[in-house]
Parts: sequence; C-alpha cells; structure tokens
Amino acid sequence: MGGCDRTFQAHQSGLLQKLLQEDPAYDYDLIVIGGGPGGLSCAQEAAALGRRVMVLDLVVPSPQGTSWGLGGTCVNVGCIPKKLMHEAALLGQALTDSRRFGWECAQQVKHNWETMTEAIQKHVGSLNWSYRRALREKAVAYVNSYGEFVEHHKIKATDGKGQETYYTAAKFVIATGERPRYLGIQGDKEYCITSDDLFSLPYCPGATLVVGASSVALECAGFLAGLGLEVTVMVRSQLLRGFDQEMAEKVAASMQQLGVRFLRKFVPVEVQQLEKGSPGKLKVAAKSTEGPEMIEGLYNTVLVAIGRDSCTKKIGLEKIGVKVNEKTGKIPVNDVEQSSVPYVYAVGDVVEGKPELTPVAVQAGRLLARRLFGGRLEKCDYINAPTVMFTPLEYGCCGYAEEKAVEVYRKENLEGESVSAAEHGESRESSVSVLCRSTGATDRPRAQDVQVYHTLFWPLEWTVACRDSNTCYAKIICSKFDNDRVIGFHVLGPKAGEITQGFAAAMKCGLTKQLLDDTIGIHPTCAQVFTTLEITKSSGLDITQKGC
Ligand code: NA7
Repeated sequence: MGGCDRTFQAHQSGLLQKLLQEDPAYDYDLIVIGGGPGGLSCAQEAAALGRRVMVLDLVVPSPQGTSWGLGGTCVNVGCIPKKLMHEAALLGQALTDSRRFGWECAQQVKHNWETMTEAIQKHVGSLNWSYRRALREKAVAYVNSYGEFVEHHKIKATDGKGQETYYTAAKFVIATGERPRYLGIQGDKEYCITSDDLFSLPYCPGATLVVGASSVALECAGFLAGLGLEVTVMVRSQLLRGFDQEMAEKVAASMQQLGVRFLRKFVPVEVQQLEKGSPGKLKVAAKSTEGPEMIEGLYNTVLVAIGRDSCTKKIGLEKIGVKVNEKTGKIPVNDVEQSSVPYVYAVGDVVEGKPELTPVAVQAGRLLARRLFGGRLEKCDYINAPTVMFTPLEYGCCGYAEEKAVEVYRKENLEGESVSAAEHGESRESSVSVLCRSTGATDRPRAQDVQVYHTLFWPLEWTVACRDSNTCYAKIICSKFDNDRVIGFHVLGPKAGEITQGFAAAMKCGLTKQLLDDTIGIHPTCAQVFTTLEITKSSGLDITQKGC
C-alpha cells in the first residue's frame, strides 16, 4: 500500500542499512584490535561507511626494548624499512658497477649505518604520523592501549601506564599480527636481536650470524652483506620452506657470490656474551642436526629469524570462546573471515592458512568492512597472491612451486577427481576445468602433467658491468591439461617484484603459454624473457649464457 520511493532512497544512500544495523546497546559498531595494514584498512573503510569505529593498538616492546608507532609490522619493522635497507645495499652494488660505466669514484667507499637508519626511521615516523592523521580524518577513535576480551562484546583496554578502560562493540576484528619467535636457548633473549630491533639499531651490527632460512632471514642477511658486513646464515634444514626449492637454492647461490656464508644443518644451542659494546662480541655454540658435531663461532650480532608467533595468546579469546589453533596460535576463519564466534572476525597474519602478506591483509580488511557495513558481497581472493623476496638478487613468484605443481597435478590424475581449490592454490573454476580434462586420464602418475619452461638470462645492464651471466633465471610451470595455462611463475633477477606484479595480473586473467608467446616483448628488458621461453626442462637442453 502506498509509495516506497523514500525507502528506496534511504536504501541507496545507505541510511536504511544504518538504521537497521546500528546497535545503540554498544559503544561502537566495530572495534579493531591491532593497527597494522589489515586492521587499519578495515577500520577506515567501516568509518567511511558511516560506522562508529575504534582501533586499539599498543606495541609491546621487544626483549631488547625496541618499540614503534602506529602501522604494524609492515611499516615499522617489516616491508618498508626492509626494502629501504635492500635499496641501500643495491646502491652499493651500483657504485661498483658504475666504474665500468666510466664513473671515476674512489675505490674505497664507506657506508654509514647511522645515517641510513636515521633516514629510514624518519620516513617510518612520517608514515606513523600519516596513519594517525588518516584515522582522525575518518573519525576513527584511535586508542593507544592493549585490548583484551573480558566478556562477550566487551573489551578491556590497558594503556602504557596501566590505566584500564572498558569498551563494548557489536563486532570485533582481530588484526594483531605476529611477533618474532626466540630460540629458547641460553642467552637468546638477553643477547640476540630480531627483525623487531634491526631496522632501528643505533649502531652497525658488524659481523652477523642470522639464524633461520626463511624470507626474513635471507632478506636481512642479503642487505647486511650488501652493506659490506660479514654475514653467516645458519640453516636448520632447507632454505625457504614452501617455496620452489630450485629457486631457493639459486637465491642462496647468488648470496654466496656476494660473500654470505651458509652453515647448513646446524642449530644454535647457546649464546654467550664475551664483550659488551655496540656491537659487542658473542660466542655461539651450535650443534649439527645430523650427528654429534658441535661448532663455535664469534660474531658481533646474532639475528634470530626463525619464524613469528601469532599475537593471540593474551587477548582473552578463550573468555569468549574464539577457537585458536593450539599449535600455531592462528585463528581459523571461514570464507568471510568469521571466527568460531559469529561477531568476531580476523584478518592479516593471525588468520590460519592464508598468505602472510600486507596487500592480502589490506584487501581482506577492506572487503570485510564492505560486507559488514556496506551491503556488499565480494570476498577476498587469497589465491595466487604474488610475492617477492628482496634478497640481493630479487626473487618474485606467483602460483605453484615446481614440486608442488607436480605433486598436485599427479594427485589429480591418480584420484581422477579434483582436489580442493585451496589445496590447488588456484581458482575453483580452473580446478573444475582440470577435473574435466583429467577424467579418463591414465591412473598412473605422469611426469609430463606439467610442463616447465626455463632459461638463464643476462640483463643488459650486467654485460658492461661484467656481472655473472648465469645467475638470473626465469621459469614458468604450465598445466598440460588446461591449455598450457601458467600455474607457476618464478623470476630471479633485478626488479623481480616489478616484473612479477604484471604477470600476476595476467595469471588472474588465465595466462597461457600461447598468450605469452603471442605477447610482444619490450626490448631490452629482463621481463621480455618470458615472451620467448622455448626450452623445456624435460628437453635437457643447455641454457647457460655466454658471459664477459
Ligand atoms: P617462517 O617462514 O615461519 O620460517 C622460519 C624459518 O626459521 C625456517 O627457515 C625454519 O627452518 C627456521 N627455524 C625455525 N625454528 C628454528 C630453530 N629452532 N633453529 C633454527 N632455525 C629454525 O618465518 P619468517 O618469519 O621468516 O616468515 C614469515 C612471514 O613473515 C613471511 O611469509 C613474510 O611474509 C614475512 P625449518 O625449515 O622449519 O627447518
């Protein structure tokens, strides 16, 4: 009966949803715990949709006493300072190369750690400030306190002075991230540093032992060596677990060329301080993982980079019944980032089984806010998130590692049915097409289910500089059942991150080998190598390049 124009109008302007959803019983519509990229993107989007939002963020100082401002790991002790230190190291390499191009700079150049750190910290500080300003402009309440659930819909916020305040909200987002793990051996928390401390270290670390073999370990080891320091990496088992192992070994080989020493199959058992100082002198005892052998080494600094623990233990999740994986501390969520408690969501590195990458957290946070408060339905697509390792020679990748591709596609053939899209690392749509094509396929594993094209390449800039012609490497993995669709992309070379980003977009559009062949390359670039890949790994043809 009657007109409904005004109701439609209210719906279009968002007023209707607001009226329907706003719950005056709570102080806020949304409280976000954790002010990293995921939490901030979610909070800002929710506020832009007219909701009452609060962000709680308090950095607990590292055992060495390091602390920082708003923005989370990425901005303060992760991606941003890491890439800037990587750049500092690359500039050193450029100085060496420049002499071949006619620059007559002194042979002896020195790097000043303090100048670099000060400049980088200044930039980080400006980012902290811009985040605070953005929250203020969007009317998000920012509270510099530690959040802990005390009962359903209610949180206790404790500030740096121990002052407690209580807030309630209709919905909560946990975006508390992770902090570096320690070894649990004598002397580790006392004398070792982690990535939480490195980027603002007020003195040059000197001869450094990096413990661990994942991205954080190799990236830090890489730029420290590039800055001219003596660097040793202690590897417990394999390099870059979960990544393509051929690429991982090539990354390590390129680091070795730069002077990084790898101590394989050893773990530290004790760290002793021999001398105090900035830096001091430490003695590290380590034992073999394969036998009784023990070794000792002297270093100025020990950087522990053995993984990170989710910050989910001390935020009262057990009080409201949010399920947490006991072993990893991660929060299992469904495909709309909802935890086991319906009004509690999680985004970013605390989420179980998702890539630990800043842009992934940002996307998940933004889309979550739109679904919760904007009437939208889009979910975060976690599949084929590209990434790069800022090791001295950058390694970019998207999609499958070669060994994983072989394993998954063989399994496909053996079972004659599709494995889950998540396990596949690709879209549901494409896994269906694999299923169709594999129906009736042989029930024995076939080595040729995937085709790998590869080549070494020599960047033009490296020729005059006389750098190694057999270090940079390009590889794609294609699914033979699916029109030679590119399911894995790997590049080791300068600017690999920039290269990978573009190809990741192409992979999202269903890039095939034929499409790559049909693409005109840009000459002379490194990326063009992907438009002329001809040699398959199975052919066994020589791919070495003629050098200087
Ligand atoms: P990861 O990816 O969890 O890797 C941890 C690394 O540390 C890995 O190489 C482990 O070797 C090694 N590890 C673990 N425990 C020990 C002990 N006790 N002794 C020696 N070595 C050990 O951690 P990251 O923090 O580097 O990366 C996490 C994310 O942060 C990453 O995805 C980036 O996006 C940023 P293992 O292979 O287990 O033998």
